[in-house]
Amino acid sequence: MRIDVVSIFPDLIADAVRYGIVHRAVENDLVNIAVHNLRDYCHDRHCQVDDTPYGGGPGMVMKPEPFFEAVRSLRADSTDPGHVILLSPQGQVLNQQRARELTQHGRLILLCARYEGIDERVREALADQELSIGDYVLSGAEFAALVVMDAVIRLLAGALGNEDSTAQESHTEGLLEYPQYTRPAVYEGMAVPDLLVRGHHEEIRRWRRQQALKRTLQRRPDLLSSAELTDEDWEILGEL
Ligand code: 9D3
Repeated sequence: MRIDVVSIFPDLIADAVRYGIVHRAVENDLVNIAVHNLRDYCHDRHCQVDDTPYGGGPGMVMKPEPFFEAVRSLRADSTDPGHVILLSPQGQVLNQQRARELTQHGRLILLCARYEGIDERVREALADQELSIGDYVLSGAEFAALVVMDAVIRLLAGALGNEDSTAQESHTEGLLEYPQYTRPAVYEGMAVPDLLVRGHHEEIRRWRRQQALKRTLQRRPDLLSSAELTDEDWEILGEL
């Protein structure tokens, strides 16, 4: 996959992708990330990327031309026109299903806005999709773009370098995690559950499933409706 990011803070994006799984995916050529400075696509002498809003009111609005120019220019160097995503608080909210869908594109073009907003024509005529990362206010779209990239890139085949944990993940997808422990068996009077220390595999498997279901029921009951539940799960939920 190729990901182009357009932002007025390109270094923020470029620095953040140099860590962990995302970095490894880049090194292994699973993803090619290219970051572009929006200011390279302005065409006035002052390189203005924002302007006062028509109709008045507070704040500045990001101008349309630099975004259109940037996408036009990026499209010239590949046959894949890419799927253009505008990161915006007004977008569909990112979730695991949407992240999975995004892995199907050969190329993503992420547009980051700052300031109060962006000229509506970018949204209408340039973006194929508008994505938010949740209901809280950020100062700009860069961190949202990084969140989208992280969620998508880790899904790209092999990016984890650990097929076992991907398989495990699909099994528990949609549920919260069960409690985990490592040594020491007792730390400052707090003991690891006996059953885990004893190591009876079938007992442990059922306990973990029960814990995951219990936790999800208590903390995020909304997740249960979309989780894939087995007959055993329903039996466990009945006991809870
Ligand atoms: C006066 C500003 N706003 C009213 C509350 C609108 C606004 C515009 C732009 C608020 C924040 C931003 C900057 N945020 C993003 O660009 C953004 C975002 C977010 O703030 N929350 C969750 N997801 C996203 S994706 C992009």
